[in-house]
Amino acid sequence: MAARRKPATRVLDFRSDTVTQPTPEMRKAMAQAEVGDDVYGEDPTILRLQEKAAKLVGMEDSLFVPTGTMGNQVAIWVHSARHGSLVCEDNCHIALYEGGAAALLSNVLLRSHRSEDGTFAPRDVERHFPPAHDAHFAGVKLVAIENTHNYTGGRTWSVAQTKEIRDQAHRHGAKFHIDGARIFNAALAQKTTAAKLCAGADSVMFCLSKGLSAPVGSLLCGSHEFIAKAHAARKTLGGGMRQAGHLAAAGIVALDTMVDRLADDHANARLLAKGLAGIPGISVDLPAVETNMVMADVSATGLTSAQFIEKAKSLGVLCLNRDAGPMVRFVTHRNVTKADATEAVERLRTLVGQGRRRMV
Ligand code: TLP
Repeated sequence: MAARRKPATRVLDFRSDTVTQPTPEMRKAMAQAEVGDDVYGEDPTILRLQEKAAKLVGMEDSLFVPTGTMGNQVAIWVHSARHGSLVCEDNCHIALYEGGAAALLSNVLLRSHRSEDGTFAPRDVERHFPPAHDAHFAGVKLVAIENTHNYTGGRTWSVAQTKEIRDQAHRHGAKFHIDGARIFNAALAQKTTAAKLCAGADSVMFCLSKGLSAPVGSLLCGSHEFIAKAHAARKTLGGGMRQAGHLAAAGIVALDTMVDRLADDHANARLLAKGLAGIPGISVDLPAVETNMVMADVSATGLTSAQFIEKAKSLGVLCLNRDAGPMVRFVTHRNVTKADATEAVERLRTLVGQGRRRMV
């Protein structure tokens, strides 16, 4: 009799929602897309995507960009005119994860406020707005918020909180940008619409390539005047993509079919969070699980976050740490199911010496 083969362990990838694969409908739309040269504004599929995207966030116009990072950086470039300062949260993507691009490309000084949940109130940043006409200071050109806030585990800003900061920025003559890479997750959690969360902002960037499952692309949205400048800045930064309608076609399918299903990701994140919190040595702040991310503190397992991640990997569970601290991030998305969330908890239970498998 042939020896029974051990079934291969399916890898459960919770590193990020960026790992999502395009749907069959996206692949078909990409193959069939009608395209043109977008640097001349002649790609009909991109034009259709841009129109749809702008409407969804309540803006006049939008621009298809290759990445969320480029969307943010084009916004900073245009709003700052490449000098002055930018007020933001200390661990926001712009400050932490964009390779220092705001300083490198736009020469702006970042003035930030450290916050536990990624949000801040006017009083927290008021000191960053210097007196007008005083040459000592770099005047604030832009205030940026991130909704949902990645580093803190997908925490959200409400419409009211957003409005307060937007009004503060405008009062001081600064522009207001929203890094809304996951703005539809935020809208769902806040039981509102993306358009309401973005009301009155001077620009918003959102990503197609995260929970919405498109392979590539983000949209930078704003007024006609802002987008005309952004179009030029995108070209300067090397983001003029020619026949990228093939990519935009997947983005259209993403906006048409993938927004409402983000609710499944949120439910799976809650399930995963509860399961992880039940493992000795792992703690999760459950009320902080608002969207599709779970931040787990693994310090009481006796492992560093890097050691925990390596061991989890050997069990076929992929996750990430955000720095050398004790927090490990799990992100739910379309390619990990409810059953996968339960399975991941079972596997990780063995990691701390409990349950059905032992670590070697
Ligand atoms: N976030 C990625 C990593 O870069 C950390 C992730 O896995 O979460 N804004 C926010 C809030 C983001 O989370 C990201 C990507 C971006 C901007 C940048 O988007 P891309 O990766 O398209 O440049």
